[in-house]
Amino acid sequence: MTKLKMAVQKSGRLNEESIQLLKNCGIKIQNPGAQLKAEAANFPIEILFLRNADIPQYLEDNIADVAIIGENVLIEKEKNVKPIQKLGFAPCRLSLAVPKEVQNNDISYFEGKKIATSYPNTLNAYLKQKNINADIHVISGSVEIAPNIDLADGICDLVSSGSTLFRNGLRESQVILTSEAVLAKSNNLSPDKEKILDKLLFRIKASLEAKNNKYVLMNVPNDKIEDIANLLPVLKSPTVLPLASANWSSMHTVIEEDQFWEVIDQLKANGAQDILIIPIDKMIL
Ligand code: PRT
Repeated sequence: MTKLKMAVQKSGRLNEESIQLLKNCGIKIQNPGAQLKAEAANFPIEILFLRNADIPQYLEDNIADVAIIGENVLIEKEKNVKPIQKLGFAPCRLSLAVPKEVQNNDISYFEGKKIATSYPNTLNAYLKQKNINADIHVISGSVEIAPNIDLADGICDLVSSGSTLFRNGLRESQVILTSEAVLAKSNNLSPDKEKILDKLLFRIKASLEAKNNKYVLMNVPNDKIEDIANLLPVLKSPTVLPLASANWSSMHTVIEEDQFWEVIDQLKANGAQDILIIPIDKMIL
């Protein structure tokens, strides 16, 4: 039987959420603690546990068919591999940072300077586009200490909370790109594998939609049904069911969680009561 080979980070920031995403898609991985490979009991997929940094090459060489990987790594490795779906976790940005005493906040600061990074290709392309000549010094880890030991004038590294920069007396100067975990696919998948991938993508999208939305139930006075419905950016129109008490109805709808918090005060001002917000497991539009 044909199986789709999916590369997932072996250990690190992406591993846990990648496995969770597959679980949310109803895929039961038989031996998730395995060193190199794992199978799914109920879906034609084989999981290969690899280093994030090596995955683009495996995709280009068709060793893996698809992968969950940080988009920043895909860009840096410049392989012939495309992201096909953003996955909404491991958000970060690749940024240039300078010692906090540096006043110049412009890219011109870096002209003729030395920059330490583990992302030489992405940095080089960015500097070229900005017409800046700088000396790129490649180091594979702990990039943030480079200015403190006089190895570089600035750094180019991933930032999420910014606390690593802060702890090392640095500040973010330019954002080069933003990134998150993505599903990427190798070129030249067989038609059989493309079909499995379509099924997987369908499940991933249903699971991601569900994560961003909530099912909302509330009791509303009948004379306010229209006003309240107008406040809610719903899929089609809300479901309205009569309550046993006269003049009241139960209104049900689906709404993005962020949008809900924006309209909650107006809902209450219009008489909505007993509001329940329920997580959705899957959502197929
Ligand atoms: O070893 P392997 O090749 O498998 O992976 P890796 O060294 O790339 O592993 P890992 O687990 O550190 O990162 C995997 C992916 O997570 C990255 O490629 C990004 O796509 C994503 N990601 C998200 C991050 C961060 N946020 C992040 N903050 N990767 C690294 N960092 C580091 C950053 O390099 C810096 O040292 O965290 C520090 C900064 O964090 P803050 O919160 O202090 O700003």
